[in-house]
Amino acid sequence: KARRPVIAGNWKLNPKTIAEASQLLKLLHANFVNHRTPAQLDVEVVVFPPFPFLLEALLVLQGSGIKVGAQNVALQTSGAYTGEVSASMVRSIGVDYVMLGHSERRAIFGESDVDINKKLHLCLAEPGLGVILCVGETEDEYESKLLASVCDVQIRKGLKGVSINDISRIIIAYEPVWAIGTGKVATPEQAQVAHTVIRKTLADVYGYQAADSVRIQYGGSVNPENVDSLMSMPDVDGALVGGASLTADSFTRIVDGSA
Ligand code: G2H
Repeated sequence: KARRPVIAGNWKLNPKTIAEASQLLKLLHANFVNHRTPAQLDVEVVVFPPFPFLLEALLVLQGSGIKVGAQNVALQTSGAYTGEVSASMVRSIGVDYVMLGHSERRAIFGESDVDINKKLHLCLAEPGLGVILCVGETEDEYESKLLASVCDVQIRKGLKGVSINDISRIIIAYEPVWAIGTGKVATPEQAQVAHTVIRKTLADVYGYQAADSVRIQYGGSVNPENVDSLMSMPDVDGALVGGASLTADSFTRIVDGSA
């Protein structure tokens, strides 16, 4: 592939304890350190544990090549914002990526494109921090043939004010809401169409050359059985994996199947 594949594991609100998180991280470390496959060397791999497990992830995954990301950051930099965690805090412990705009954050926590854009700029203000920006249409929007317009708006608003120099720090994750945690995966062809639409918007804003370099992941019920056919599509550059990233075996098989 022209673009380096990137497989990310979105742990969401799992697992319940540090003991379980640590166990999963140790198994991942063992899988990636002991039997390194070509895929494990060619593919960029990132896991996104909940905040309390980030330091443990950074420690346990040392030497595995697996990077660590945070699932969210605050809208503010510091001050009287009880319960929040800032981009600079996560960057200062060694986190490499922040995920923004996940449909669960949009739908359950009411995050708008404006909020997401604000958080994205706070992340870009931290040298070395990358962002996975998630976009995607709901089932109703899909049925109403609004996929292209919904993704176009989410990309334009989410990336507002982002310079062409910073675009290499951003990965787009296309996650059709109707495929999230439902087992209803988009067909490889459906994913390819959506990714082409997204790349077209990127080209419109940043030009073809820059758009061609941006990696676009597919997310929504990815598993070891379907990753290979999704990745065979020319514009599918990786996967954002939820449920199947919670066991070391299935996540490792997804990485192995993605190259
Ligand atoms: C979509 C995905 C990961 P799952 O949310 O972001 O989750 O693979 O469980 O559908």
